[in-house]
Amino acid sequence: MEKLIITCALTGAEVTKEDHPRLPVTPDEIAQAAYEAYLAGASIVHIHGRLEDGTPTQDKEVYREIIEKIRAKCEIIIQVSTGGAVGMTAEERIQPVTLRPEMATLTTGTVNFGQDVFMNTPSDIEQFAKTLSQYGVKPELEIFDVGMIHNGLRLLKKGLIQEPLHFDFVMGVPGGIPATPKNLLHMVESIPPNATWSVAGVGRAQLPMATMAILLGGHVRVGLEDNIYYTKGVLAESNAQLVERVVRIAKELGREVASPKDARKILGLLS
Ligand code: KMH
Ligand code: ZN
Repeated sequence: MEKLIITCALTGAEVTKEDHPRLPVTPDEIAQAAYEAYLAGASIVHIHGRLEDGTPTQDKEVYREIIEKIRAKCEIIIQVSTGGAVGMTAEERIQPVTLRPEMATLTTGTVNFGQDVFMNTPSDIEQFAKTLSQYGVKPELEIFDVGMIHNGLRLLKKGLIQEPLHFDFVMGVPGGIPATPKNLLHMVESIPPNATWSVAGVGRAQLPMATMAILLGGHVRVGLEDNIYYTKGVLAESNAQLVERVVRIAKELGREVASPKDARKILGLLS
């Protein structure tokens, strides 16, 4: 089986310091959390920008500072969010892609998101795909429900994204696909055989979905963006602690963990 790529989603746009006092928010905190996740075994960090007061931002200069600070510490693959926060405009959301990070997310459909709507119109999705391609940034297709896989495949047919595709199944968002083993299997069976995939289980689904992905030959995303708890009612100490647990489980199950160099090879990031 391919080595296991672990992505750490460090901050997100929804969790606050009130929810988790050690949530990394400033560029220095995010860079330090990325470094600790890298030392723990993550090969990709998924990042979101925040202003000083914790408000989500897609401001290019905030992302520039975060990226420079992470790059000064380690060679982890940096994946910027183009999802940002619910309610942001497409123009705001796309900004960090122009910094030419190695990867960026690309959500291929609209989904209810708790009481909100995470809006991704067909024309915005196509424009995002074009911009990623223009800046040489590999998309990670963020799949919140099954139809989004097929929207992604339509982008491929139109020549707006290139193979090999990489999917991330975000499972357990209220409004999106529930995080069940059966649903995960269905999603895995719905993507092309040469595509890679990871799963991001939300909340208490993080650990079981990660374990399933390790067994099935997929990859794993963990981190405070998706889940702030280590066990029921007990906050995780850090992003790194969530990565460390996945590394331990992978080792027990005989799956080797990918370095960033391995991950670049697996994802086709090396030209
Ligand atoms: N914050 C969510 C509305 C992404 O990063 O691309 C969207 C999100 C997905 O987090
Ligand atoms: Zn995100």
